Amino acid sequence: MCGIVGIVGKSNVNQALYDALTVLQHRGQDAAGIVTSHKGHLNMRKENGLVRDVFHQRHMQQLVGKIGIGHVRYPTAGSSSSAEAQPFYVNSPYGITLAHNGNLTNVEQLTQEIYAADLRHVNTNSDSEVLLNVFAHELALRGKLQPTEEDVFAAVSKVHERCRGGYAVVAMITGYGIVGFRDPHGIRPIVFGQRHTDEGVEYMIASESVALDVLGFSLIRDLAPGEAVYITEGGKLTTRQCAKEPQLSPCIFEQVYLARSDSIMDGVLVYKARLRMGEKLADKILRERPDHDIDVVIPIPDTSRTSALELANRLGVKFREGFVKNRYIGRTFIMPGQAARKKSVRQKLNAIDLEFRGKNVMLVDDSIVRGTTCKQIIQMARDAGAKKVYFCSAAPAVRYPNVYGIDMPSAHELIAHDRTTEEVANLIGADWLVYQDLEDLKDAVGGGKVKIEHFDCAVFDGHYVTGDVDEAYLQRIEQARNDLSKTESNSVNEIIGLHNN
Ligand code: PIN
Repeated sequence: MCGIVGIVGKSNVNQALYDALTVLQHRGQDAAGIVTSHKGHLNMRKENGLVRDVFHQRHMQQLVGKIGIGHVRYPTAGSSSSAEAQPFYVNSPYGITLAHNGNLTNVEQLTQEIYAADLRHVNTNSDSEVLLNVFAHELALRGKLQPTEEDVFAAVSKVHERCRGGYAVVAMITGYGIVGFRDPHGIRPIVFGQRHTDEGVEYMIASESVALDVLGFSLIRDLAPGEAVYITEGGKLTTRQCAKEPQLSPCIFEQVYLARSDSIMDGVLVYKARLRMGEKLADKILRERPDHDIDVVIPIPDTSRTSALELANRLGVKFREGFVKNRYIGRTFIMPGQAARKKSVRQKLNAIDLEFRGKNVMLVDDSIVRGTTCKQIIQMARDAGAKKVYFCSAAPAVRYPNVYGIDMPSAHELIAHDRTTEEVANLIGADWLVYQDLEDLKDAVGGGKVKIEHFDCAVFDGHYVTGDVDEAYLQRIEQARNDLSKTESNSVNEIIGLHNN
């Protein structure tokens, strides 16, 4: 998962891009990058690290230009090198830079095609560089010295024909404009908006509406699946449907915990969807155990708070803050002779014993992925004196890998893979475990004022909406992951505990 932004402004956009990336920081803490264009010259800064650490005064001073794009990267398998920080650049045609959120599922085939048929060289293992080269190749084939919006949209249509998977993209065509586009299933999110200044209208494209909000842009709308928006340097905005059979199937996990709750995604306020997740969970609890003996509902900070609050309301049980999270986890220094150690949950969360002692507590989290964290948290609740520890997950059991750009473990690392709810409850040490039903989750997200019929729910039901993901593909990515974890056993992010899962 990553965050992307593009701005066509009326004055320098460096500060606005920086601010937008800071707002999108929850979508990726591994690397950050900005490229701006000024009089046909590109200025770029990208490096591993948080936005605040990557950009210093001297970099910002160089990032002049009224148009630019930016990216924050989430640590995904194989992407830890700074050479793979985005945006990526290709010099022909025009000089194109691109930032991408998602994952292509036919990257092997595309890499071969790009080399053998398109005569292009890709220098990293990143599918974003592949995507950039496909787009650049298709735009070059139009053979224009000055590309028109028709050329840009035609190139996007070709990208849709050739690329499979989930992708939300911003690309800057030096000297001409910025294009944003979304895969034909609309798996990954992307929105655009505008703000009025004394010099005229400025446009922003971003992963989440919250980036627009904070910078004073108003949301125009989400890009539809398969749609592209092109904004010229002069500020002319055009949209076009570029896919043959688009069908909206957004990733439902964005609503569970990837997105910020104050974002509006595909017309749905994430906060509202999370409240409804809590309601549905409460109804399930009441169905399964009308005579439950829950004394108190306690969220595991931060994401689950919204669902937990509404769950408690609906049950008519007290809602209490039982855990305090340290927002400033430091680095773990590896001393000579010491092995790398993972930061334990204990260093990130502390329990307030008062809320646990002698009580039957219902802990709420957004999801259970590996089960390692929740197991430790359940133990903490017991250590704090809880009589019984129940646990519920605002999402259904995560049983299958994600192939559309969320860094999730492979199947055998998922605690619920091939296991029943009771087996998972035993493994994590819960007296009772309640998962959200998938139909309820879909209804919580897509059953409000704005209706959404289809979702990418692959991590819950194993159905991959792009239709090209088979057992052989899943085995290949599992193998690649295993090979990688052997060579990267000391990944910095594992040590400092930046992984959420
Ligand atoms: C919560 C993110 N959320 C917490 C991610 C942990 C599963 N984990 C998924 C729960 S927040 S595990 O965004 O940091 O607030 O029990 O499966 O290891």
